[in-house]
Amino acid sequence: MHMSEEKFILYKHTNISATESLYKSEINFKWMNTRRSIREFSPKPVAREIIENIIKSASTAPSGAHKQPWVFCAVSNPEIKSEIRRAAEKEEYENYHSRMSEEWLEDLKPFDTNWKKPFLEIAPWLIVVFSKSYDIGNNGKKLNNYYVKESAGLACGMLLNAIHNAGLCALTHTPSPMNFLISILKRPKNERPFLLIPVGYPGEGCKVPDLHRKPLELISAWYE
Ligand code: IYR
Repeated sequence: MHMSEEKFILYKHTNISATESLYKSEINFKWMNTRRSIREFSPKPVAREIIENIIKSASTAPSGAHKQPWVFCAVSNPEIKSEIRRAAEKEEYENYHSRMSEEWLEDLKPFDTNWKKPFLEIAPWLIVVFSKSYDIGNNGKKLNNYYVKESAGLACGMLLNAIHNAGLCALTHTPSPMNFLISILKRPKNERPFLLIPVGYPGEGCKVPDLHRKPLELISAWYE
């Protein structure tokens, strides 16, 4: 038998009954179903330790060959937030005025979005997620990463869940193109901007569109 170089340890599984499993799965769905993306943030501060725990939670995500090809840049510095807002609005202005298709603009109507992004300055934290298309070894050698986008996407899903669990709100914002984040945050050349996520409390009277999630029949197919 092939013996792996990797040291294996016993997996510590928390066993629960089928009844508890059913109960917990339902409670978890109901809780996750209360999460909404918000666009109106409160300036109320959020302690750095909370953001640290949220980032550590995100980094529990699985990744290709366990390369963990992500970096979470946590920005609370007001000057840097303003710089990010200015650059994002410049791109978004172009998007809304010339780059987005008629269909796209029509699809966004229910969300009442536009090129103005005040939340980038108001939210106490911006978590800027970068994926690492490769790693750089000590000797400057390129080291491969695998399934980079899938891995970063998984980590961001877990990040959003951790934010919700911490009683906070977020917006998965995707200004496009977002190369300005590389220069503003002075990131190395192996990193690609993935998502820009303002995090904080909802502003007073914060409203969200009356959206409905697709029912199980439309999001699943069963082969029993
Ligand atoms: N990135 C633009 C447009 C936008 C695109 C999608 I897809 C959205 O769900 C919402 C907005 C913006 O942030 O305004």
